[in-house]
Amino acid sequence: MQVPAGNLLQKINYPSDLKLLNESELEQVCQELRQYIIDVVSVNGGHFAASLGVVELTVALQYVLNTPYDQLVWDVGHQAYGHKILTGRRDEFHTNRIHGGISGFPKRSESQYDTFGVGHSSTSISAALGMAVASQYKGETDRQHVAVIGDGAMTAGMAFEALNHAGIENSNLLVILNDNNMAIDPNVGALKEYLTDITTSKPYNRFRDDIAHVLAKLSSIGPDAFKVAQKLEKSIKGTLLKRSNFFEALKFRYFGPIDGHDVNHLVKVLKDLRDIPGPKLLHCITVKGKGYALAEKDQTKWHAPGLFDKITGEIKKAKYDKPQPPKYQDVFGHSIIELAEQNPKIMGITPAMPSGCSLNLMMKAMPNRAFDVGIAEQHAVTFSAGLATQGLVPFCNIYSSFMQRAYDQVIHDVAIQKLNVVFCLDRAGFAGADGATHHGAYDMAYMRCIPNMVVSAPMNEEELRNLMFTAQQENMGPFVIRYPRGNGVMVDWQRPFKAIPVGKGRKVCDGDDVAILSIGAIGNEVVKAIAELNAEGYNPAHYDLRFVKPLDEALLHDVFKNFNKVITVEDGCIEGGAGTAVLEFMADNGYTNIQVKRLGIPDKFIEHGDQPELWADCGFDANGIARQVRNMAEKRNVNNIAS
Ligand SMILES: Cc1ncc(C[n+]2csc(CCOP(=O)(O)OP(=O)(O)O)c2C)c(N)n1
Repeated sequence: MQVPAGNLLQKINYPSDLKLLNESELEQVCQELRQYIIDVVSVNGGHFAASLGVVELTVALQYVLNTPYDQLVWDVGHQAYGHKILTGRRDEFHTNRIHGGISGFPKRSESQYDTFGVGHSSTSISAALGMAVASQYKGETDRQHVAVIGDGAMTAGMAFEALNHAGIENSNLLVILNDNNMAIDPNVGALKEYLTDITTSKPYNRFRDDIAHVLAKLSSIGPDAFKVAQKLEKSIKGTLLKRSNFFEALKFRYFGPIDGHDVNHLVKVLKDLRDIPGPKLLHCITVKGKGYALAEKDQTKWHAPGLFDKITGEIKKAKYDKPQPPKYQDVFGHSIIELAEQNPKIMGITPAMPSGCSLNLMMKAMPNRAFDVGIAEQHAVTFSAGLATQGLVPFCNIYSSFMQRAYDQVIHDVAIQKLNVVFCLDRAGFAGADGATHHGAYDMAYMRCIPNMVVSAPMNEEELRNLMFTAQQENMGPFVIRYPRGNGVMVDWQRPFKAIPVGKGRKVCDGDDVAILSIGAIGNEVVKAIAELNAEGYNPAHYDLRFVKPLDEALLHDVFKNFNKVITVEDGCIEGGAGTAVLEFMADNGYTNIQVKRLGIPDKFIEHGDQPELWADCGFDANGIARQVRNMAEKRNVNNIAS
């Protein structure tokens, strides 16, 4: 649904229109931009609080920089709605994250103002540094390169790696640290505490605003004056802060902290920084959810609240007469507590997604046994490995697509040492509106090729619980359990735990002519397809593989001896996935003359949309599966079945 923009915002199609305004009008632009984000996101959904927090920063940056020539990189990109609206996408913004609409994240193919595709965090400094070094190499000395990174994203190893490198490249890079003290949940770690200390250092703060201005003025006089000023600046900062500055130790020039909601002051500072060469960091203090009181108060809830009534703040939830199946993440969250109560060795680990994966329940119930380690997937895996060396059983919960970050740690630190780490991969399969960067498409392929690894996927809540129970038993070694975003299928899910033999699948229903082998929760689409097909006289059999590794060889022998038409169904990439594992089994065991069709995610990046829309696009929703069965099967006469 399109909503009208305010008087000034209406006229801003591109940053060039914004630059025509007086500085005195910028506050109104900010107000209108904030209101527009509230108006559209309330009826359309999406990330909310983060974009509200950077409205002033967005306007000031576009006012001062000469984008797209100057390169502006947003970290993660969930906060870039204002950027999208000011850079040619105001009237399309109501299609944000909707199937076929614009992406919820900056994307190079969408706009020349989106300098770098994002979605995963902590890439902005590396990318902007690459751009800055390229400009330097090409002699484009007037070009600005700016990375805007949150204090949450700054906790990742990759951000530190980039700072470490940038400090020795004398290129034109400005890092803006958008410090709101929050990730999705409250930010964690020693860096956060350090930032709070600087922010509250009174003697330093009295002086800080003038530093950039004086330096900029002196640098315009000449290099000698600039050098003298630099020395002076360093010693004053050191004295006033009473400690060395972390960023300055990495050879960045540190400015701030400044109020990230004072647009006119931001404009002044950004203009000054434009004239100061080398790597610089501007520390901005902002409030996540700024301008929408409820969001300011409960920032985690309003990170991505779904649809809401913008006047009352009521978040719209579908209402049902009957109890509904739980979210898989909540089954994980409750079950790990139950298991941990029985097994004192169990620990919980999440890299910055406690409410996203529901480990927040355990963090509350057992604070000494559950850890949010920051946006640090690699560390989360190796930290888990360390715990496992001491006989503990860590459940390391990482979204499937974020786990890609920690692949070497999985192999080198866990699998080679056969450590008992349980990897719970949430958001496996299509993540939905977040799109290509977030889909958990590859985990089965990238995990099943690792020796010592068990790779499993539950078809429902009970299987998820039982796989968790199985995985925490003695000497299980590395054990992957992948499950999707969203709700399961069982209302009555909290059943007693039962061990599942590793590598054992199950027959869901008997049939003839065609066998369907599914893995994981997408098997429920097979169930729906079969209900439809049975009524038409088709009678396929259905098997739930449960394990991609080790495969249930007895089950597969049984299938290939009895069926010569087989369909595999998975919500993961076809290349290298579960269907491929089945083909390898066939080839290795000399099964020939069997027709196999693999359904799954094809060899291309799938954009955003609801899960069912994307399943349908890829041909493995219930309709697609039924279509495939009809293509392959012989139809039996419905009357014969009835008689
Ligand atoms: C590699 C990776 N891990 C986890 C996430 C999920 N995630 C999205 S935004 C976010 C918090 C970012 O915090 P911050 O950078 O401070 O930005 P803010 O939302 O506070 O503006 C997290 C953890 C991600 N996008 N990428």
